[in-house]
Amino acid sequence: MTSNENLKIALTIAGSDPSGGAGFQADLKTFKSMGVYGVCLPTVLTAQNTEGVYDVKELEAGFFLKQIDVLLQDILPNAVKTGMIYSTDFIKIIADSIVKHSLENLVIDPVTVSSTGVLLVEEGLPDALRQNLFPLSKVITPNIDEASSLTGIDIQGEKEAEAAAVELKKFGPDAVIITGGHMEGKAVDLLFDGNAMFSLENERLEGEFHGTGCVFSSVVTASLASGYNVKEAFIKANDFTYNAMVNAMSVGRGMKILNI
Ligand code: PXL
Repeated sequence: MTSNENLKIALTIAGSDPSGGAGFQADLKTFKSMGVYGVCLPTVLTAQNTEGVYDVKELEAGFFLKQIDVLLQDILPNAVKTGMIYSTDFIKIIADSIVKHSLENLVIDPVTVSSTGVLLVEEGLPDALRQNLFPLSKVITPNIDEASSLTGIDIQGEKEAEAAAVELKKFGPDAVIITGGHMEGKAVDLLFDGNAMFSLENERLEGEFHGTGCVFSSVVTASLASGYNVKEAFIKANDFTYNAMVNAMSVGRGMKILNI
């Protein structure tokens, strides 16, 4: 038997993407690649392939809560991430559970829209995220579109991204990462810890990629679970995600899936 003294565990609370490119399927694969044992609590099922999201079905709330309590009574993760959460009711269940089970190293990926532009959440969700989950988190990882909709700042470049990071920090996370894959010209990821801005720039890659945000935030989560600090986790996520994009795969007719 393998000794599990040093085994680190990461939990993802996220939606299902049957294509495996995003959602908890991508999160679990990323955790594995980072050498961390992954566990997951599904929030929603989607009818989805590499061409798009066709339907979303949220789990029944009582059953969702039961999944959380049963898992966490047994397994205590070293870090937790949230991905797609459809309703404000679920945000509240998750926030209460994080407090009740004293979960640490919380990473919030505030998913609102799919890469194909489909709205993945109910109205009012950004507000519920800001009020209930951001204050409990170690780091939030919006992309530029999500950071724009969460702050009302129209992000065109690095200046506005920095202003949005300052605004988002006020909602209570220890740190803010804005992923810039969607920025014009170059791809800049930005970290703000409340004191200083730190950015990493990558060459912009051609093509449409599915699941970049899920993979990025999962590397951050796995790295925190392994004991790295937020800046180290940020550097690892930037590096891993870029390489997984360079080696992306076409598994269907639509967007490319990251090679995780
Ligand atoms: O990439 C955001 C995302 C997250 N989670 C699920 C998704 C998507 C995008 O389609 O389907 C389940």
